[in-house]
Amino acid sequence: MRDTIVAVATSMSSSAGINVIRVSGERAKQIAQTIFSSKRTEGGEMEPNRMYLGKVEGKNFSEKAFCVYYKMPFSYTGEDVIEIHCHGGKGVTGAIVRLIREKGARPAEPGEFTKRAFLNGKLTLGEAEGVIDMINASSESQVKNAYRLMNGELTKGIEHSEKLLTETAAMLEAKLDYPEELEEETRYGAKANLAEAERICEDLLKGASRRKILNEGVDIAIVGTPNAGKSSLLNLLLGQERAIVSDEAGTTRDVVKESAEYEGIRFNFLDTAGIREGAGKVEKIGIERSLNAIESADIILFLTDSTVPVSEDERKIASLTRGKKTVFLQNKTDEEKYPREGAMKISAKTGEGIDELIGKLLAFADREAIYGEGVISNERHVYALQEALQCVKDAESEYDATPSECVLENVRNALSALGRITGKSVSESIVDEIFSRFCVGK
Ligand SMILES: Nc1nc2c(ncn2[C@@H]2O[C@H](COP(=O)(O)OP(=O)(O)OP(=O)(O)O)[C@@H](O)[C@H]2O)c(=O)[nH]1
Ligand SMILES: [Mg+2]
Repeated sequence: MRDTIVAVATSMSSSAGINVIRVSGERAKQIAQTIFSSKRTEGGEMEPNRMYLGKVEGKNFSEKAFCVYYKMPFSYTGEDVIEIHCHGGKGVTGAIVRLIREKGARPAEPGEFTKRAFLNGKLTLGEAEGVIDMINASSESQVKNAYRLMNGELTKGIEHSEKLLTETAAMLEAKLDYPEELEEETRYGAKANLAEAERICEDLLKGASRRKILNEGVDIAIVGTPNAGKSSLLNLLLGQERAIVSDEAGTTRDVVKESAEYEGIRFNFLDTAGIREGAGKVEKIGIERSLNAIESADIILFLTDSTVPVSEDERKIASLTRGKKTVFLQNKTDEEKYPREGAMKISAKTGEGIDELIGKLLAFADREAIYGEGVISNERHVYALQEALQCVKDAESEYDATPSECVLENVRNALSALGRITGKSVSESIVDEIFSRFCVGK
């Protein structure tokens, strides 16, 4: 076991109701025994995984608190851990931490508890990164994905590929030693393994193509002619009066950006200025921004007003959205006079058609796949997977044409790329960098 570390695992804000102080390392239990007493442990030892109510006593203070002892290796870090749950507030929490330090623990570095879990084999590096993702998750789909990464579900394929490639490397090494005897057997096994590893890496990378949606959400630009009801639609989608709505054409001058979560997926809506010829100076700047939004959005909601005939401006907007992922919408269906052929009918006033629209957006975001399969969402992992895939492909294509040494070299490179995800072949500086992104106490 390593030296003993201490940190507050909860936030140290003065308004916290309770705080949890975490201690990990060889002296954890002994420290608990010297500073904490409970009627239930008098004379006896603290049993693991039990919460004891008692007292923490320092030189100048005494505090009612709970204490739990986790015995190694069945703890978060894999070492002896104690947790003290005390009243919130900087004063009391700080006093207990100081007391624990006086008894021989040192302050933990950011992420040091999780780093110890990794070093003690409780988590792979990828799983540890799932812990950071979980802390940083803001949408429900991110929480679900982080959980999958954290419990190893997402990296199962990577570990399986590692196994296949390790086997292949062993076969190739044996073949180098006994070229004649093992030729056929090795060829069959190695090729099957490489093909399977290639398939796994390809599938994972396909899922990874959805990471932008998971990490940042889907950018949706609402565009159309002035007065079509763009701001009304934005407000309806958000469930709040975010943008000004008025029957005056040219109300929205700037891009209004606001996010909403539907069934766990984040959507970033951009309400834009209506696009028309002959606008004044300020409105023109707004229209320029609308055009930029059309360029940068993942999907465009092209909104038309069915109470007025198709205008030249509307035709122009239609041509601007051509070739982009666009949902063609007819608004004001409650007062429809000039139906738009091929458009999805909605009313931002009555809410008609909105559920169907949201369904379409969720389908566009590939919600089912994001929830069903999970997404490799970390750039570091994606990069390593791409490298591994390339090496596997090279090994496959070289198999019959080049000496086994070259094939073996590619298999080893693929293994080392995958090892950067699991942590088996990763430099200390990368490990340090990853854990430095954690907060203290995690
Ligand atoms: N009847 C009816 N009126 C609507 C509907 N949606 C919006 N309106 C009205 O249409 C007018 C324009 O609505 P806005 O949401 O401000 O339109 P906009 O597209 O944002 O307009 P600009 O910002 O000027 O480009 C307002 O008077 C709305 O109340 C609808 O579905 N039906
Ligand atoms: Mg508007």
